[in-house]
Amino acid sequence: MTILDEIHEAVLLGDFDVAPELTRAGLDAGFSPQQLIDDAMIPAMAKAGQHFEDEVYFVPELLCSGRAIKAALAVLHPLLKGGEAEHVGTVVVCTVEGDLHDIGKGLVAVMLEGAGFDVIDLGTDVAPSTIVAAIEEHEPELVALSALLTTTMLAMPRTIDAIEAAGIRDQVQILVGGAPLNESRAKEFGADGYADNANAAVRTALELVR
Ligand code: B1M
Repeated sequence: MTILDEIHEAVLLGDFDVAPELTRAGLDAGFSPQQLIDDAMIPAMAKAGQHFEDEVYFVPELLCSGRAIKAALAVLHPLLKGGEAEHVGTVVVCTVEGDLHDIGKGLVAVMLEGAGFDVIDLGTDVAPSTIVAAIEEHEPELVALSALLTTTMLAMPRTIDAIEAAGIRDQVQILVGGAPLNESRAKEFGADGYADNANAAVRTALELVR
């Protein structure tokens, strides 16, 4: 079994004590943070999701896998944040109303920070009115919204409507992402940009603010 297989297994089995240790071992073995994320951690979460659909896993198992990937990602966070990147702007990040999934959002947030953004992370299940208030308070160039459920992604157009109703739509660029989204849904929702993974989110965010 390779170290990538071992990390995959630890995340899939929700072994949150072992997953960070194996992640450190993976780095020591010369794998980059991105390789550990893309080739071990994300496929393990996808498999946990498949097990959930197949009724092999239930919510407690998903929670343990979620805890394991978060513990593993915490080892990588300082590396993903990088050094002193040039300041490129401020971004308000959150998972939209009704949605508790925060792993992908957290990854996007840490990578935006690494690219030079000041990140205001509002957390999960964030109401449109809270996002409007955060824009008024922090005056970000960018708002980054994540949704993982086909039901909760509908909070995105509601959020964009609320930003418009507050008269501040022209002050911010809006980037959306998350598993149920795609380019055409993002357009339909009124977003300025869409990204299907954290790397693409950084690329698109930089394009939007420049
Ligand atoms: Co949930 N869940 N879950 N879950 N869960 C999914 C999303 C699901 C696909 C599982 C399945 O059925 N196969 C399914 C959604 C079905 C649908 O709507 N079509 C589902 C369901 C049904 C549910 C519940 C309703 C289950 C229940 O209670 N009956 C419930 C809902 C709770 C709620 O939010 N109100 C629920 C709960 C949970 C847990 C709490 C147990 C746990 C979350 C723990 C946590 O986040 N702290 C959980 C988990 C772990 C998952 C899966 C297995 C993994 C999600 C994940 O973290 N992936 C997921 C199945 C799956 O994704 N295959 C599933 C790893 C992460 C790095 O990827 O979040 O996709 P992801 O982020 C990616 C991209 O999407 C993108 O970049 C990231 C990195 O590349 N991205 C962005 C994300 N946000 C972005 C924003 C951007 C740009 C890119 O710009 C702003």
